[in-house]
Amino acid sequence: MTPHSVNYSPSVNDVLSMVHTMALIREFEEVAAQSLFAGEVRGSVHQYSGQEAIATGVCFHLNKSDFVSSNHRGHGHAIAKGVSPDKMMCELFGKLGGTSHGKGGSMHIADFSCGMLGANGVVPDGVTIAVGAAHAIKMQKRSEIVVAFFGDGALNRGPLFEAFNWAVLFKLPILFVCEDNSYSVTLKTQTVTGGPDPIERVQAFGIPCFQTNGNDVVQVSTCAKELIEKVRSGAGPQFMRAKTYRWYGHLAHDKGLYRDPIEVAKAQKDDCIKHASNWLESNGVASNIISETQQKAALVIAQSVLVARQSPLPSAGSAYEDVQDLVEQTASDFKHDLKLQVVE
Ligand SMILES: Cc1ncc(C[n+]2csc(CCOP(=O)(O)OP(=O)(O)O)c2C)c(N)n1
Repeated sequence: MTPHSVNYSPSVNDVLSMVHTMALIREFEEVAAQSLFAGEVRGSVHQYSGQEAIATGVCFHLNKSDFVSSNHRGHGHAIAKGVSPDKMMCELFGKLGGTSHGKGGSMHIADFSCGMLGANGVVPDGVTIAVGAAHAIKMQKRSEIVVAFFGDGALNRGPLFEAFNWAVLFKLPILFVCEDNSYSVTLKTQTVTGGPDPIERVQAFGIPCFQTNGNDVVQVSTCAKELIEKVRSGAGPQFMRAKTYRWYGHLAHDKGLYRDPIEVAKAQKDDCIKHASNWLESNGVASNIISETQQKAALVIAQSVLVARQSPLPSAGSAYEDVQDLVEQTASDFKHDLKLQVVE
């Protein structure tokens, strides 16, 4: 289903701005992978390349005070929500200037100052956190909304259904965005999914479901605009499935040999930045303006690498700073509560 009462379509300036965001994300992912191979970044890097239109088209309609949560493939969501590429690159490099002072890394980028609740390596725990945030907003009678980004692989995980149930029950201000790139690590998601179409599982909760072309930022942003307005107006949770394709392996070190190269090449031709450039040209924008926009984005990312290289490492003594130090306290409180229960 696509939204019916669409009376919005993005302007030329909107799409140009979205090209800039998509180019920032694409360049960030290229540079992040190169830096990983060069040994400057440790750990893993899950590139969002090919899927840029989804984070960009959705976040374009969010306010700074709104929230997003993300999964392991989270760089694009963070950039689209306004997290500084300098801080993100520092985080990947494990440097003090990072969003978590270099202690989180690629899969744990969070920046509450611009509503980025965090990337999350556990499938689909970013979604349950997003539902918690939406519940807090509702209890506090605030006006923000939450968007939870996750992959099609998450549709086979139980906690997602608990999240859907809770969101419906309390009519929470949340938009669920499923980025359907057809793969869960090395598997075609379809081959490990029972039933005709997992979207029926979502519909079973009574959540309105909408589908869009995740490689076309004009379509994504048009659909997102409508769904975000619904959520903002108190209509309760909405669900968007955006069909797309991840260009590279599951993570940068994965060569993706389980995929047919013809399938990959075909998908890469269906490039979201190309789509948007074609749209702009057919709406009168000169090609040099579009390429200048992309070059400006590349400069921002090149600069972020210089910043990351210059940023100091966190000191060894800071290892226990910013760590939740209440764990022990909470555990002993819990034991105390148990004792009381037993006595009673
Ligand atoms: C609870 C849990 N089980 C397994 C994994 C290993 N794992 C990492 S990503 C992934 C699949 C992700 O597929 P999808 O959600 O479609 O996202 P994509 O990688 O395609 O963007 C799995 C199974 C995990 N991170 N968490």
